[in-house]
Amino acid sequence: MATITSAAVTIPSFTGLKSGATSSSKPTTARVVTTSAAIPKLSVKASLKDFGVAVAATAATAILASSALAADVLLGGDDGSLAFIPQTFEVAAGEKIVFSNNAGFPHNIVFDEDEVPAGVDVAKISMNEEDYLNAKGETYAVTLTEKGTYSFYCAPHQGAGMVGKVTVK
Ligand SMILES: [Cu+2]
Repeated sequence: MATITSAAVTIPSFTGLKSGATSSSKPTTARVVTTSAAIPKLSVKASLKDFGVAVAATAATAILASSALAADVLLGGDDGSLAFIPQTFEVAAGEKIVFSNNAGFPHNIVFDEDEVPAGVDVAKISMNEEDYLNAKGETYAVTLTEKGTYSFYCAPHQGAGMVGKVTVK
C-alpha cells in the first residue's frame, strides 16, 4: 500500500503547470505546488485511477530524466495524528522532497525563517501560509540545495505539534 500511495501522489508533481516557469526563474530552487485547481481541467467523469495510470508513464520518464533521488513525507498519520511522517529526516543536497497529503488535512508546509541555513529565502521553498493541500494524494515538492538544518511546520496544525525538521547533507 505504501508503494502504491507514493507512486500515485508523486505523479502530480510532474504535471504541475507552474513547474517550468518557477524553476526557470529560480534556478537553485525547484518548487512545485499541486492543488485541486488542476483537477477541473480533467473530464469530470474521468476517475482518479484512470488519471493516475495515464500520467504514470510521463512521470516515470521525468524521474529517469532528472534524478531518482526523492524523499517522501506523509502529511497526517493513518491513526489521525497531526504530524509529518517522518518528522525528522535527512536528504542529500538537491534531493527532491515530496510531501504527500494523507490524513487530517488541510495541511501545508511552511519553512521557519529563523531555522534555516543563512541566506535561504523561506518564501521560495514554502507554500503560502494560506494555501492548503485539501485532498488525499495532493503533493508539494521542494528541493533544497543549501546544506544545513531546516525546520518547517504546517500552519493550521503548528499548535498541535505538526512540525518537522530536515537536514540537508
Ligand atoms: Cu497540518
